[in-house]
Amino acid sequence: MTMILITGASGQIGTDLTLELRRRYGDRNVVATDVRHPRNPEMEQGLYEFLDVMDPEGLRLLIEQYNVDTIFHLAAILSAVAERTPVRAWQVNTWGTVNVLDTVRRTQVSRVFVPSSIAAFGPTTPLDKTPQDTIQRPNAMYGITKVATELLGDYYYEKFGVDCRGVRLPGIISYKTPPGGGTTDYAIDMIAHAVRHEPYVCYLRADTSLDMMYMPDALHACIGVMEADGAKLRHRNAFNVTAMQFTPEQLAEKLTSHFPDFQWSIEVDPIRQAIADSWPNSMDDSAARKEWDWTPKYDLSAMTADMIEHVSKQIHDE
Ligand code: AKB
Repeated sequence: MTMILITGASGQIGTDLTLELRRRYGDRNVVATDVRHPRNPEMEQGLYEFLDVMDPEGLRLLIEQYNVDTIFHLAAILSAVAERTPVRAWQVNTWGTVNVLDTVRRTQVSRVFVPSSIAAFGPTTPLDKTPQDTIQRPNAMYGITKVATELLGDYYYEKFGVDCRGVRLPGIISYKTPPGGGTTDYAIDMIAHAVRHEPYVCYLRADTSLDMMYMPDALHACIGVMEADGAKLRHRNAFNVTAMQFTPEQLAEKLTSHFPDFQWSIEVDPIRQAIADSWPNSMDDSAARKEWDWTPKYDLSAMTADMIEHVSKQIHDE
């Protein structure tokens, strides 16, 4: 990877990934792109271009202008918003990915990262220790687009030799940029409310177990699969990766050990609850561990302590 382009760079993962890739590969070797202006001031310190992934010609021009050899394609509409705007989600997530993969095959780009999600599973998938290769019949639009993009990644690799790699990310917890319209976002909101000593109303049932991951591990997964030796990859695309599993009740208990006055209650949102109920409780990530040495660092305790430190600092600096 010598010249990297990121789509959806102003999103939750895009922001942290851009800053980490700039740190590793240099500010002049990473082009952040999005349809939005940067939301984080740190993002303005490097290359930043307007790009709509529905515009493949715009992408091609940027690839040529910067001599791009690697793309991280993060632009996507998340699960809760996708249920409200299913056609738009299909267009952005699926057509956006076809545009990227098809442009890649016509240019000098040699490697592309397309993330998938726990959403690529559904109610008929085994929910515990969900295997790498298993039933994938999601019943929400975001998951349907994720299965389609996993298959597109395989197709472009097998038919055209596009080196498309990816991981199935769980819910990602971070503090730099808020997530936009996911189902797992309650965890970030709950932590922020606890740190601010504000009561929190959770939209999921107390016993809803979901796979989660702290941002430093997510960055390590996204970059790790891209830097892995391709000859050792049997799956290449859509690797299960996981770090921790917890319910709202377990997270609240952990927060109460730091903030004994923390109060929370539940008002279930039926749409997000149905989505969460159809997703795995925990994924089996042994293929990623075996094929490219994936290992997470943060468990629930370590993530909570680090989030509290950073969110407290943000509140102090406001
Ligand atoms: C969402 O909740 O939609 C995302 C995801 C699990 O992909 N965080």
